[in-house]
Order: sequence, then structure tokens, then C-alpha cells
Amino acid sequence: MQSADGVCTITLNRPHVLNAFIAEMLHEIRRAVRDAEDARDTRVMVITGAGRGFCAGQDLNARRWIVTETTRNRGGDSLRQNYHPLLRQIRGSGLASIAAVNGVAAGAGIGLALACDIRLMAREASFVQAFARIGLVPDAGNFWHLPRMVGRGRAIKTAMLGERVDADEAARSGLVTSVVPGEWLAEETARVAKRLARLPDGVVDLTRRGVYTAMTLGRAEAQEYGALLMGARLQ
Ligand code: T3D
Repeated sequence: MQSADGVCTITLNRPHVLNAFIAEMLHEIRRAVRDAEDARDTRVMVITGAGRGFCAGQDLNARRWIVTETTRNRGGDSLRQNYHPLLRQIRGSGLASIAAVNGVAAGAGIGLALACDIRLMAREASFVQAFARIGLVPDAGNFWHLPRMVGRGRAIKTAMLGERVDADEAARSGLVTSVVPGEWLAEETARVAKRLARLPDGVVDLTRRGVYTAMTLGRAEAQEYGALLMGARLQ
């Protein structure tokens, strides 16, 4: 983890397997997110990958271990115990989060990117919903995010067929916020992160709360919630 100017960057670092997750790495990311939250000056968290991948999801060579050794062997426990806490932690933190998707993301790697507030994607990067190919169903947040972000039809098609979604298609369908040539990704990420870090105190936290809470409410309740948050700004 690196920190400067209110921005902390967490780099997934198992490039030989496109930064696929193992249990230890998930623990390390959670620790890094916690450290970022605890650091008084940090406002923004950037998550990116080393090498040519963002994150290829669960490490398939370690999957047997993670499923049997870290869980009670109840179906789904590997998600409950290894992935959900991290995704909740990112969403629940008061920090703005940016996924700088530098290369291919698959499976739970997409879940990690979608848990972030903003996704900036390298033109060479892509998303692959790899779950169905190996006999799994998408999750690590994908079930919730996909239909909301791209609509039901596209969600089902990409989840079932597992076709590669390139960066331009990801931007058109609303999965990512913007696409830049790979060599500019770090610079564009730093630019956006710095702008977020310089916003007046509390704006990032309350805006995130407003958007995520309003997504779960009806129109009138969402308006009232907005008024409450605005009230907090005007005190
Ligand atoms: O119970 C539970 O486990 C629930 C939790 C599920 C969470 C999940 O994330 S399930 C989904 C797991 N992920 C996948 O199935 C993706 C597997 N990988 C791929 O489909 C492809 O590698 C990619 C589409 C991501 C990228 O393709 P490409 O052609 O750009 O790269 P490549 O040549 O396939 O991969 C490069 C290397 O990374 C290669 O190793 P090598 O031959 O150079 O030694 C490949 O084996 C390795 N690699 C890629 N993904 C993984 C991996 N090694 C381990 N685990 C991986 N997930």
C-alpha cells in the first residue's frame, strides 16, 4: 500500500496469475483497507493490479484449499468468509474508492471492481464473467451489481456465456466510468483521486451514503433522506 496527498493505493500483486486471489491476499487487502480508513489524512482508496491483469478472481489452483480449509464446508461459505467481508468493508468505509482496471478482470475480480465507487479502465483491459465456464454461478457481488448496472438481459448473457467484454463495451453498458489508453491510466487515476481528496470534508462520505441508500429506497423516502443529508451539510 502507498499513501500520498490523501490518496492510498492498494496494488494486487500476484502478476504471474493475473493477481488471482488466495486467502492470504484477501486478508492483506482487508488489512490495507483498514489501515487506509485509520489514516487520518486519507480520503480516497485506489485499487489496481500489478502486471498485465487487474484480478483473475479466485486462484483456481488454491480453490480446493480455500473452499475446504477456511470454511465449514457449507456451500457458499468461501464467499461468506473470504469475499463478502472485503466487499462490505470497501462499501462501508467513509473513503471514496476507485478501481483502476489496468487489465483483465474475471470472476470475483470483477466483483472487487464493481464494489468500488468509480471504475477507470485501460483500453486494453476487459471483463470476463468466468464463473459459468467452471460450473459456478456469479457472485462476490456480481448478482447484485450486474443487472442494476447493465440491465437484466445483458447481465444474464454475460454471466452465462462468459464472453470477454472489452473496455469500450464496458463503458457503453455503464460498467465503467471511463476508458483511457493503458499508458495514461495511472495519470488519469491520480487526477481523479486528487480531485476527490480535495473536496470539502464530509462531502465524499455523505454523497456515497446518499447514492447507495437511495438505491434501496422509494422516491419519496430517497428525497427525504437527501434532505437529511443536506441538513447535515448546512448545520
Ligand atoms: O467457492 C468458490 O470458490 C466461490 C468463489 C468464486 C470466486 C471466483 O472468482 S470463481 C472464478 C475464478 N476465475 C476464473 O475462472 C478465471 C480463470 N482465468 C481465465 O479465464 C483467463 O486466465 C482470463 C480470461 C482471466 C485471462 O486470459 P488470458 O488469455 O489473458 O491469460 P491466461 O494465459 O489465461 O492466464 C495467464 C496466466 O495466469 C496463466 O498461467 P501460465 O500459463 O502463464 O503459467 C493462467 O493459468 C494464470 N491464471 C489466470 N487466471 C487464473 C490463473 N491461475 C490461477 N487462477 C486463476 N483464476
